[in-house]
Amino acid sequence: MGLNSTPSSERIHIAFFGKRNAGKSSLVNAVTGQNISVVSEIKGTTTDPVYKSMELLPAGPVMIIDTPGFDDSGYLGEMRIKKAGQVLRKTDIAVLVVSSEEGLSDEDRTIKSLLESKKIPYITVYSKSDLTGTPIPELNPANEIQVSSSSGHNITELKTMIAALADRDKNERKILGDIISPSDIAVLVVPVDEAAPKGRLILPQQMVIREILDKKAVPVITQPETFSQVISCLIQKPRIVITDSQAFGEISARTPEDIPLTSFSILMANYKGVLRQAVSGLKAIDRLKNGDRILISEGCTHHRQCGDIGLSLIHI
Ligand SMILES: Nc1nc2c(ncn2[C@@H]2O[C@H](COP(=O)(O)OP(=O)(O)OP(=O)(O)O)[C@@H](O)[C@H]2O)c(=O)[nH]1
Ligand SMILES: [Mg+2]
Repeated sequence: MGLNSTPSSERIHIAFFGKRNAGKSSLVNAVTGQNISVVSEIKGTTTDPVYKSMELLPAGPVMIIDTPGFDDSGYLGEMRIKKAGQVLRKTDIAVLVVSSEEGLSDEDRTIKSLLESKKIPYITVYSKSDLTGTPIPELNPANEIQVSSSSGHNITELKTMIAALADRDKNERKILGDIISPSDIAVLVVPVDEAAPKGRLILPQQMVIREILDKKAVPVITQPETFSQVISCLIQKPRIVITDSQAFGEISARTPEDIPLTSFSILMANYKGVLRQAVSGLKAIDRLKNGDRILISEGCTHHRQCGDIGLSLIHI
């Protein structure tokens, strides 16, 4: 990854869904201006999601995803639908591609209600406008548009619509939310131990520092050993202390009662929208009885180390 590149998880994910042959891949190629997806008149051409990162101003870095058609049948069809479903889980903004010739189908309506129930903002694109004589009447200019990937009709307008939605989505997604105001001090506890990656900070730490600076507030960064020294030196009371989870107990004991304390993991869980679920999981611990079986799983790709959260839990 280059110094200036944005990690994939931080790019706004824009996925193109639709029935087979709706024109998804042609549209992805038209929007990205590149031939990244295979196009053919054979239904079911795209069998695996295709990813392409690009800049979409004013939103910035985004990830464009082409998906297999979701109206497929048979074993391979089920696999394709499953893959489209997996993409849906990481989709921030959806583009529902519907052929202008065929119009909205029951499958398209199912996808629409799924997107609405998951609160994923979406645009309905009627493709292949060059094949129909008259434009579709009464389209909602906010989230519906008719385009042609072949002639380029309305492709720039579609990009503008997607970028506007993506920009709105980006501005709504903040790791610190409204916790920090200008001139506030936030004390960040960042242990540099064997678990820390060499020569850099991990993503939640980078995101928090950047957001504090964006807010014109002041990040004060320390390791656990120097935490008390930092707290006693500060004339202005910190607005918040944010610690690495592994030092939580130690830092909690040394943080004055009137200063709120949280961890990078808690902020990240909130940012990813899973905090409520995690808290309800925690409450289940109170209901555990002797002999209950507990599954502990850590979804991380790094190799196991002593002191990993999963391993610490096993020792409880
Ligand atoms: N005339 C015309 N044909 C188009 C347009 N967009 C796509 N097509 C044609 O429609 C067919 C299907 O296009 P694809 O882009 O492969 O459709 P898809 O939705 O990706 O299909 P699957 O990968 O099979 O799910 C191809 O023959 C394209 O050439 C368009 O804007 N105008
Ligand atoms: Mg395709």
